[in-house]
Amino acid sequence: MTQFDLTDDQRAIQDMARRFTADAITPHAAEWDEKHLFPRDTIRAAAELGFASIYVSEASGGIGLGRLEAALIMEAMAYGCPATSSFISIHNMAAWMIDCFGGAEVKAKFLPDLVGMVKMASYCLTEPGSGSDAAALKTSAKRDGDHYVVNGTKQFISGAGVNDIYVTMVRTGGDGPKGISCLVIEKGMEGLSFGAPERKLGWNASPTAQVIFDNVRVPVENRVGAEGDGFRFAMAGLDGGRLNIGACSLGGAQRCLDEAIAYTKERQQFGQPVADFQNTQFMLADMATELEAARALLYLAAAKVSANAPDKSRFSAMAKRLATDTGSSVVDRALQLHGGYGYLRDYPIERFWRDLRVHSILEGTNQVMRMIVGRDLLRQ
Ligand code: FAD
Ligand code: 2MC
Repeated sequence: MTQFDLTDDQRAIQDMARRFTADAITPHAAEWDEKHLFPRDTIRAAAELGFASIYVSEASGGIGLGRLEAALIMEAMAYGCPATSSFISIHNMAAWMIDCFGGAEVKAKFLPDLVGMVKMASYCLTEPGSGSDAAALKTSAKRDGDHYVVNGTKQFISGAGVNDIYVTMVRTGGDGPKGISCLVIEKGMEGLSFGAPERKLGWNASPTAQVIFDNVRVPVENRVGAEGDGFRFAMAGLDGGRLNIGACSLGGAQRCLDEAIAYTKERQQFGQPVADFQNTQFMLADMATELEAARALLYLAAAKVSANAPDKSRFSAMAKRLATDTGSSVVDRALQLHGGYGYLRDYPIERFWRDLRVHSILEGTNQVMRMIVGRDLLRQ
């Protein structure tokens, strides 16, 4: 066994996720996309395998694995449906933030229902006026006795309306990152409402909408950690979320590469399989090589986040940037190799092309990833 191999346990987890994907995700993903169906039952079935609390500690009821295991699971599920895999990743990120940074009270209140997805969680950072500049968020939480009164709007929230729990970054203090805290806000609280579902290019199996707070009274006991620490928690959550989004791009791109190999062996033009043209072989070779390189960096970054290495955030950003850009580029070439058929819904490629496109934008745009990497390099 070398450091470059997966362990037997990691392979077993990967196999389990692949089997689940083949049985429960892949056969249905095109219909979810086409009909904009949110696959709640399938997501709950994933939770039964422990996939809703992959890196939540065992003490809190999670399965207590590392970030590489999480990446393997996300990659495997994205082979069937990147949107569904990413949805489950976001729940994991929110649950982990409560487990890692919450006090005993908030953990006891929410984690028992989150680890098995009795309740599903969203992560609410982005606002209409603050996307990349997340620390400029304006949603306010003013203390009133043993409650906060929350006002503002969160934009582009995955799971808005369908989820039960909203892990929300709010302003309890002055401007900038140090004025931000993290509150757990529950569906059904008075004053909480949701915008209309956004009409999107892809991620149709994952509902996206605004989350609107109008004088929502949130008990102080729902705060995660101390006042003023919320931005740090949000960024730490994203160190893992970005790995998972990168892994979702790898899984989706691997599927399209496999589809392109099968298709070009079958499709005949000029009296021979398209796979026999050297151009096809060179394209497939580059796709496979670039995918493996991005995968290697992502697994390394995952190991660094698990180990809490000092350069973990930089590696997470590098890996997210490379895996999502590479993933989209591989899928685009797979579409080209399918010719006109790649453009049709009869084949899965165009769905992956649409689904992966947003991975270069959300959980921090790839420009922000370069900013994180560049700043860290120059700090040294
Ligand atoms: P902007 O920040 O306005 O960026 C516009 C452009 O400017 C981009 O190209 C950007 O890279 C560039 N730019 C900005 N600043 C700089 C800079 N300093 N240097 C160079 N270029 C720069 N958010 C959540 O909180 N929770 C969710 O669950 C969630 N789910 C999402 C689901 C979907 C389908 C989508 C589309 C978004 C989701 N988001 C979510 C929001 C997502 O994280 C933001 O869209 C993203 O962070 C970018 O913010 P923005 O859209 O406001 O773009
Ligand atoms: N882990 C822990 N702490 C971190 C951190 C990390 N990864 N990154 C930053 N911090 C701390 C940092 O140390 C600093 O604290 P201190 O002053 O005590 O040292 C504080 O947070 C502020 O950091 P910066 O000074 O770097 O903050 P700035 O405002 O300059 O930029 C930036 C931060 C641009 C990196 C951040 O705003 C960002 O990541 N923007 C992108 C937003 C984003 O990713 N949104 C995703 C939404 S979720 C989504 O899309 C989904 C689909 C779920």
